[in-house]
Amino acid sequence: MWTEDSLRGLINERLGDHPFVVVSYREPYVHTFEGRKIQCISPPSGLATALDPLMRASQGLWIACGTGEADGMVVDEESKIGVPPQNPEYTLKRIWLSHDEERGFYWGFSNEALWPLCHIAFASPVFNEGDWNIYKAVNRLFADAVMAEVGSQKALVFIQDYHFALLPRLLKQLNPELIVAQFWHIPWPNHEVFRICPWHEEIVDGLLGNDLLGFHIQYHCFNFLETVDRSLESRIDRENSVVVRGGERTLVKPFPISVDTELLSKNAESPEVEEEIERVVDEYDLEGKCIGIGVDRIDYTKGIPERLKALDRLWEKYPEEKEKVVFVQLGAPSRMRSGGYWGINDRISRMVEDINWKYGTRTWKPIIYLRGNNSPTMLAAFRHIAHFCIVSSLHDGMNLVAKEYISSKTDEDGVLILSEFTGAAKELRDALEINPYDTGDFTQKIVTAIHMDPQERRERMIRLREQVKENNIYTWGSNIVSEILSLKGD
Ligand code: GDG
Repeated sequence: MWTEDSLRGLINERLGDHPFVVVSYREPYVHTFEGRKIQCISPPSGLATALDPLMRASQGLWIACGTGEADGMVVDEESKIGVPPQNPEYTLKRIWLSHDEERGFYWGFSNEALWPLCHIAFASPVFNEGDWNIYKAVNRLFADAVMAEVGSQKALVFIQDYHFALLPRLLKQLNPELIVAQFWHIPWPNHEVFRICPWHEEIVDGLLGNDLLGFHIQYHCFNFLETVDRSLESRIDRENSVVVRGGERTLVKPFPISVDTELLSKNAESPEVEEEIERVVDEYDLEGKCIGIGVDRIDYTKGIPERLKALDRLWEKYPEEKEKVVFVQLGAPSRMRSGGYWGINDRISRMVEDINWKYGTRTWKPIIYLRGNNSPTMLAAFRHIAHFCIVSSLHDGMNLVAKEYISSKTDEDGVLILSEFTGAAKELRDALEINPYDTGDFTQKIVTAIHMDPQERRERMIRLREQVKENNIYTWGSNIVSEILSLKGD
């Protein structure tokens, strides 16, 4: 089983003195103001959650956009800061984007074009040429930032996600000695879908600048290879999952991402979380109730309205469940500057209000909706006490919430209801699988979760816990880092 120490050992032993650089849009630590004081928070992002332990083990350099209002006040003259702030183990270098750059690169092309294009959630992508030009310019800006750090050295650059599809090719042109790898955290759709992007060939060519390209699951790798095959001149060695283009090779492989299972389990039993459990049970009147939870970045891909529809059907069809079951939806507002997200926020609030109005009584509120950047302690408390957790994404690369829930159930007692359209569903076979669009079956699965025999509940949870224990974030880190290190060839 991989641990933080064994990953650190692997990196120390095999990295040698090659610099290790991670590039992402999202930074792992954000500095903001609380009144006049500066505070440091960890953003609610799956990517940051997953990569922070890997960086702590490698002690490398992470280049990301500075997005916090106080970010500029805590860095040195090179825009760098040691993190985690209490006990620095690696360096964060912040890149500053202008409003126009942020608008075109992040809000525009990344989140209004690529995000809906790659997720099959029936939201139309917006392809704006101005945004595309800014996306290209910001990818060049990051290429320059990496080069300023590594120069002509043989460094290892590990790029994150869909914000940087063009960066690998740019880096290889600037320094052919670099080993470049990228992990694509979201799904890759089939060619029929991807080719509607007017610039799909440039995107695919940019990604083929990578020596290694990782996705969560094999299916996304196949879709990518099919897209390459049908868009560009290249040779595909399907047996070894390698694309050869212009004499250069790109290995395409699945690496299912995970969480720090051990740390989450330990936290679940900490005195801080125990105290928080007492507080939330008291504040939300949860004593003796069957508690269900949902924990999401509020995003139209997460299937939150579909989940509320199934809960509505539950209390309509099974009135005996009234007063007994409480569902707590924790939601972190996300991408609120993008018009596409206002609708989903309004829709969820209206649905929650409607359900509470229809079924609620003076002594019972069916749905408790906690919208905000909820603290990690509060999330841990709810995960620990929840009898069931619902993950109902319409499409999701992996979904870390499912694995966080399992990791927090140290009492081995709880049921995970999981959408078949998540990458996580490929591994977590002991979850109750749902199709979020099939409201009738979804409701039935909630009923099954509420009434599951305690023995079966425990057996399923034990097997789920074994799965995430073995395939934890350090397993992901070790597999992908071993593959990157083996590309270095010395
Ligand atoms: C992308 C891919 C892939 C949620 N609400 C709050 C909060 N969260 C945390 C969760 C979890 C994270 O945010 C969300 O992770 P997910 O994996 O569910 O989703 P994305 O953000 O869409 O991540 C996804 C992931 O990258 C990693 O590759 O799994 O498929 O879409 O950690 O706990 N955190 C806090 N307050 C909240 O209210 N603090």
